[in-house]
Amino acid sequence: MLFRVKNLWCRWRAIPVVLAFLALCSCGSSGLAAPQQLLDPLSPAVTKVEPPNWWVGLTSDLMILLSGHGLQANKVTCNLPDVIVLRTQATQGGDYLFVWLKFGLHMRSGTVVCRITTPDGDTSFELPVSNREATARRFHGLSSDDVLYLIMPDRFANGDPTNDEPAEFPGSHDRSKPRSWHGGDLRGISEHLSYLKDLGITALWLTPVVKNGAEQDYHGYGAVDLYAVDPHLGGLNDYKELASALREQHMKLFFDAVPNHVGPLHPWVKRPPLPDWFHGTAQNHLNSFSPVKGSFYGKSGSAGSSNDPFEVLADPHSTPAMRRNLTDGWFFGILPDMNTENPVVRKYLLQNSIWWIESAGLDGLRLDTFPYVSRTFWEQWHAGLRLIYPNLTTIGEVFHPEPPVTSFFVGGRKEWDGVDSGLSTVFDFPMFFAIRDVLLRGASAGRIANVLRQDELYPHPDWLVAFFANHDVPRLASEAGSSPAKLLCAFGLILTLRGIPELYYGDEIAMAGAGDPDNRRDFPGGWSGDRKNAFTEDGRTPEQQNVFSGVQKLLQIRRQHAALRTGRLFHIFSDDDSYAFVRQTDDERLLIIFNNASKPRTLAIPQPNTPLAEALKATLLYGNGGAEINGREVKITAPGQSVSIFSLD
Ligand SMILES: [Ca+2]
Ligand SMILES: [Ca+2]
Repeated sequence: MLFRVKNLWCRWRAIPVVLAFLALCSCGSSGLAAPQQLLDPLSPAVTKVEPPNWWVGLTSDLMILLSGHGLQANKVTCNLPDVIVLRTQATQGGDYLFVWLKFGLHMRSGTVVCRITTPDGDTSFELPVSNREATARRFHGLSSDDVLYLIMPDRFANGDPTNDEPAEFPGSHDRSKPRSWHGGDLRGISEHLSYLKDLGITALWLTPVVKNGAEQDYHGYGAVDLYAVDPHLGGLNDYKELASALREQHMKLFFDAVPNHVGPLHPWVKRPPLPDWFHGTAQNHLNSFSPVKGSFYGKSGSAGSSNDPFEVLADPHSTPAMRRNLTDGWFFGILPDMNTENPVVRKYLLQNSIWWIESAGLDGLRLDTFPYVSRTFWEQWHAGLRLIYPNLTTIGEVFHPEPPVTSFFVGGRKEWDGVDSGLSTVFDFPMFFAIRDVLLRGASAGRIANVLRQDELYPHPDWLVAFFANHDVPRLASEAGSSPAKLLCAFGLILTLRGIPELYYGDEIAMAGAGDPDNRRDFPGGWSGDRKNAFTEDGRTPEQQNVFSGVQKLLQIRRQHAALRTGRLFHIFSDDDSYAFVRQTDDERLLIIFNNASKPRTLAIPQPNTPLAEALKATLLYGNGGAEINGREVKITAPGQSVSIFSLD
């Protein structure tokens, strides 16, 4: 667990201090009840409505969670005949009220006003219901024509300095501290779409934009309100405007969803809406550390130590005792784990995802901590989403180096447990580990072919998200043994191998950074007054420009050659130093050579019985390699640490 745990520990190590502080603080942190209600505890009042609005014809029913005070309803009635109250349930002495609504077929847009009658008086809540926007350019999902770009919004560009330190979060902004908020926001991203378009990006994945609670939650994974944009990043309108601006550019938007847990400061932790809203309580819960150690499956030493043992979830012979900490434990012992077995929690989480997708017209979701949530939850959640959004893409985070484990979580078929998770695809962590081990740690280049041969385990290997970096691992440029040439090799591989490539912001300018949070530095030029502006060619150093133009060129070739996006992949050559492969459609064949050796290399590859058989000529598209064809063999010259791409005729 060294690698992964170290990062997570860094991510969350401030939390216990905050919790200790809150335990000492006698004031309520929830903000659920306004001061006047606190003074008059008998008077009923609604302070929050979740979801805050809905759409005509989207679903046939809706579960509303009201927060407030004195909400022990005798009766709830709504002003429209097409809105029927099916049932209600008050909890926590009336601090919460669940209201199940049924919508009639003749429902129209407008504001539903519902009156709550209690023994201590009446109150009401409103639910604006609008018509859906035209769906033509929304909810498309990803294909291998896309290129995904991961942005941590706080660290990319500051488009609105007035939100850098919202009034409710004093002292949260300090660019000199790596764990403070830095001021980047949604408007900053909107203002740099031309940079991304020019680079060749087609889709954005933003780390969570939901409202967070702790001073150091700039990363977004500590939610305190699942129906609000964090005020440091802007508002819901900024998010919708970004989505709309992306659509204008024919680009797509991915939301980072975290149904597994919320932040420790979420008001639910002190007063859960149901006694079993979470797995356990703040005082008494399992943690996510598995009792199963590496030696259980014969992995000695550090092998397999960088990830949790998801093997036990995929293993048909494992016992519930072996699996339970992973699925029911609080992540890292800190993050409150949603009780995703409870149908009310399931309904809440499904509606919440629908709300974000419908609000912004999203094309997909990246699903955080995917294995830590029960598979039956994912099955039902996906079924609910697919009823409305059949083409939406979901990408699961399964941080594990072995394809038999990662592929287990992908949907499209039932596994031994009788469950089809419904998940579209996963990040290709096995390829991530292989690329880093080959480039940086002297592993055999054959590791790449070894990952690829296991593509048969996936229903759609062409949907695997190929990447070599994200926000949880050190920047490749800063790893021991790295170099600009190796960085370009990593780009060369993920942009030519099968799948949907994902780039981590700043890697295209060789940004430096060790482990979390150093791997989340500010993009240079995203803040007015920055010394250098790497969004422009003039502002990039020659080293930055070298990598940038290489990535841009690779993306351009990928765009121009369908074989790199959709072509079948054939192994051509593989050994400890080099891997060569062909991508082929009916119309074209491309030969790609990766040489990991520090010295140039010459290879003579026999043509018969390979996709090279009929090739007469090779034209160099990218890199500095050479290739000569004589009908019997292809003679390739590959520079040290390089990727070259040839078009074959
Ligand atoms: Ca800002
Ligand atoms: Ca869980």
